[in-house]
Amino acid sequence: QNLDTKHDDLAELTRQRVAPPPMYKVILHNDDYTPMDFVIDVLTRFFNMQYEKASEIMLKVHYEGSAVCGIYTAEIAETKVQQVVQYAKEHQHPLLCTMERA
Ligand code: NFA
Repeated sequence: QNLDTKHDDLAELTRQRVAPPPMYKVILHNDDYTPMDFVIDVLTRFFNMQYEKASEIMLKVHYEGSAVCGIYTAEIAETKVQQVVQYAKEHQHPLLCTMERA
């Protein structure tokens, strides 16, 4: 099939469709001071995890240095990061949370 026809097909398939939004990984980082129970609390509270999944992710952070807690659109990811950092500060723990393009 010739290139112009292929272009027309692509243009038609693309017509009036919206690109999916950029997605961001929210990442929790290990430190030597934040209690394990507090990290599990954070994961259940802000990432809607059950206790078992939260424990698994907490241990992954502890042993591997970091782990992805969830993947969200920019605005949601920014809010998660802010909530975690603020909650950790309120409890005087150094727990670090960041985001990066998925
Ligand atoms: N490394 C911390 C401890 O031994 C636990 C921890 C896990 C901290 C995950 C931060 C993130 N108390």
